[in-house]
Amino acid sequence: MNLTLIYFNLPVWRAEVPKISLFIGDIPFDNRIISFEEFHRVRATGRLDDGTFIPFNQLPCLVANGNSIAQTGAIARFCGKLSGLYPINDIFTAAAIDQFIDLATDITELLFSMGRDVSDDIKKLKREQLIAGELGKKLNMLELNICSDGMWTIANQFSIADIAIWRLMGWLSSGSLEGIPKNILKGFPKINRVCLNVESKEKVKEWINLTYPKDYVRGNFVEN
Ligand SMILES: N[C@@H](CCC(=O)N[C@@H](CS)C(=O)NCC(=O)O)C(=O)O
Repeated sequence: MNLTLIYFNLPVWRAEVPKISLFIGDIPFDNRIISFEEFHRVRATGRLDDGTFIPFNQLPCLVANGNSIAQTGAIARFCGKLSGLYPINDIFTAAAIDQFIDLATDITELLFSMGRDVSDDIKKLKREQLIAGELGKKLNMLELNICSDGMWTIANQFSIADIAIWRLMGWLSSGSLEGIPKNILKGFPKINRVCLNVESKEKVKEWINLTYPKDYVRGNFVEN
């Protein structure tokens, strides 16, 4: 299959889930990076400069055999099915995984609920309030719903949910988001367990070495 994954030069979970899934599955794809300038044009026109169609004028976008597919969840599932990290014939496990992908979207939207164009001071203030309120609640819910036994989010099955949680939590605890402390994951042993287990996978290490800037802070996970 001919696959192109289009995103910015940033290891954000929305794009890392499909990219790492394909990489783990040894499925070749074109890792297409676009600039913010080109993205401004995408938002206005729904097309890359070369004419590639971008549904909903949003990224990430996957082009599979000429079909443009948008929406993080749809792309994650598509690539997960190709790589064996999302079930094709098990609707219960599929739904269990979906819950976590959708929760990752909820958390991401929460972090920008004050708008993207507000000042850093306002972001900082709003996010501090979020930690005491909705964000804190969502992290507690995530912790509560991760499987108690085994290595992964869903029992003993490594899936796209684990990659999503690892990368989202890495970003959240990186210290790069105004108002969110690096130790935000302290006291969440199951979240930390999943993240540390994902990061210890050889293919994930290989991907990080290949594509992440050397000084990129991937997150602050603790063994607790
Ligand atoms: N619902 C979309 C949202 C994706 C999204 O917000 N992407 C950002 C870039 S990270 C974007 O394209 N923003 C521009 C816009 O929404 O107009 C998804 O789940 O993929």
